[in-house]
Amino acid sequence: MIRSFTLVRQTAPEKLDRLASLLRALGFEEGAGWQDEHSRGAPFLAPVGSLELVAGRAPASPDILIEVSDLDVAHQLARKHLPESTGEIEDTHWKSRVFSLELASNLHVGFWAFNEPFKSRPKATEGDLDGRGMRFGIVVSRWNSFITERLLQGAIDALRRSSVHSSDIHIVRVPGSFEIPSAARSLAGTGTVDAIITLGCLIRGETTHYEHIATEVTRGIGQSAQETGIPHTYGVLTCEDLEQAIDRAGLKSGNKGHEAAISAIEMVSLKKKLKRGAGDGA
Ligand code: RBF
Repeated sequence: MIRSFTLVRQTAPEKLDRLASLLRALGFEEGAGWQDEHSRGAPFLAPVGSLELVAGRAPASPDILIEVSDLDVAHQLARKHLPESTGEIEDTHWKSRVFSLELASNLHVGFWAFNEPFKSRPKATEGDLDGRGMRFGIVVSRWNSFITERLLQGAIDALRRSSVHSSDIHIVRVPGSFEIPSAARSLAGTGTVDAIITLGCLIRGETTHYEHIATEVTRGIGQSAQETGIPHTYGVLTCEDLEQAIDRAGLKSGNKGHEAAISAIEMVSLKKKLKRGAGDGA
């Protein structure tokens, strides 16, 4: 039922722009503003919000508490934008520090951060996009080569820009998308690549068995990845018509070959981190 909550506060017109630039600098996402002949509104969105009820001692005097990742930087920014409204940083009784900022005459906000940040938070591991030293196989189908060659160029471009050496890219061409899984499985079995990028293009208009081929290709690529433990990424387009295929191969909505290559780099990096037992939140 609940979708969001909004706190509305009035501020002096001449102060609104300074406040807005401070909130922007602190990392608030700017919402859709509005203006009419009498007034204007500037919404700022926080990624997480909560309404907290407390019995006993309140955590801090301002009603609104905004957690930040670096309190000292937030304090410097507040000092720079609104020196007259920014209080000193103080310790709280709950292992954190806070400073108060008067955003409007009836709106005091407390910015705060834990002294030992993120200690009790869940750890997250994710791969990064540095491809140095990684080896990739690209299995690409010749069917609809007008499209698949563009996907291939997109993939190579992504790998090269992420510092993958040309000699560490092994391109394998197959007749059509149906052949991609078996070639990927053979390539994965050689142990010479860290990940495989699969590229193909199925167009419904031209392929009566479109559904069957698409299902089989997807299943086969997934199976090869599971059997070999080598990440496979999916750059096989399944399109209604040629125009849609062109759009996905580098003109309007990006290049799916490029995206599949970026995902492959991320997966190799992630796999390495998980192998190292990265409980370090890396
Ligand atoms: N392969 C593709 O990668 N994309 C297609 O759109 C496609 N359409 C096909 C339509 C028909 C009627 C047939 C028989 C094959 C098609 N193929 C297509 C090729 C298929 O993936 C495979 O290479 C061949 O069937 C040889 O096994």
